[in-house]
Amino acid sequence: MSIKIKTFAALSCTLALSFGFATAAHAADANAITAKDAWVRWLPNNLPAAGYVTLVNASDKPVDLVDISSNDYGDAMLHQTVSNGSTQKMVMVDKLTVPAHGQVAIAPGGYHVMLEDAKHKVAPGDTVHLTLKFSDGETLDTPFAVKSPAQTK
Ligand SMILES: [Cu+2]
Repeated sequence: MSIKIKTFAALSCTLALSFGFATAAHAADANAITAKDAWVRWLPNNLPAAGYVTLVNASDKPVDLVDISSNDYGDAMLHQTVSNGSTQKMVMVDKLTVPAHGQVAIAPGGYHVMLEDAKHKVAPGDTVHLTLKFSDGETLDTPFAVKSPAQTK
């Protein structure tokens, strides 16, 4: 019984690798989206960090950002800060559309990528990587420069 389980695990792993290569090959063809000005506002004491980036769409079709993941954080989610009179709250965002021949900024006061549960020590001066997935099948492995709150004022 334990041998069967091991075989199944090995097979799943092979399938996952194949899928990864297929995605990478497709991304090389598409390349509609580029990321610029990617940085993370770091906070001390393991508080959640916020990722910011501008996405540029060179194609003639709108492309949606549909998923974010990271090897550096257990949780990476797109949030929007919404003002409600004098209070502000964060809401989850399922997708963010990058307009054709346009760009969208994930920037302070609007959108942010909430980064929680760092998998290792992250400090200002480091570079972390976020994997951005898009509706056209494109995947961007994007380096983000980690900055302290003082560096961003
Ligand atoms: Cu948030």
